[in-house]
Amino acid sequence: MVSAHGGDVVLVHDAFHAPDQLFEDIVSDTPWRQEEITVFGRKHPMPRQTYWMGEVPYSYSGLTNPPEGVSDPVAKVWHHVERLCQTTFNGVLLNLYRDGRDSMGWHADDEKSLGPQPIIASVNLGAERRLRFKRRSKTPGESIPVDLPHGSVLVMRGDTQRNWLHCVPKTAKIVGPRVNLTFRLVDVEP
Ligand SMILES: O=C(O)CCC(=O)C(=O)O
Ligand SMILES: [Mn+2]
Repeated sequence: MVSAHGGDVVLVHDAFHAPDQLFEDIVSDTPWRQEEITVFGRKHPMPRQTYWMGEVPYSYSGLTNPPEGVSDPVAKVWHHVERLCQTTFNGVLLNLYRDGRDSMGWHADDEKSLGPQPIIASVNLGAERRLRFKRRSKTPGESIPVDLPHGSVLVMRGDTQRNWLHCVPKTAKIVGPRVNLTFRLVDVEP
């Protein structure tokens, strides 16, 4: 999909048998956290709710998430996604976008703990939202939109995080809640 300029991204549609049930169960079984972010020295609530599940802690954007148990519906998604990607993960970051005002800013999943060429499987349940990719180069050009439908999995591999940034902008459209789960393999230094 985004295979140009050192990116390697594939979108798998209709990856689950019962996505509606998974969506409902994950929304209701997750003890969502409302974190704060600091922008220009001022604290704001993060424009989405989050939760980390996995065997290991995970740090990003100055937040450290402790290891937490994996709920049953997330375990189902986990097994399925490992088979789909032919790899293993040891943690998953869950994001709840309550409506079109919730969002995620430009970033790459390039924490050192993910290694130089991480494989990240990003599961989409609930309302469709648009993700954008843009090159990190000085002349990034136009960003590339990717619509993420209910029940799909976006797989990012290779040099994608090194060469590209991604975001989920706010939308003025009326959209319902959406859950996104990004499965990761985190290397924990001793
Ligand atoms: O919500 C999404 O589709 C993207 C999530 C994401 O990029 C992340 O959790 O790092
Ligand atoms: Mn990301």
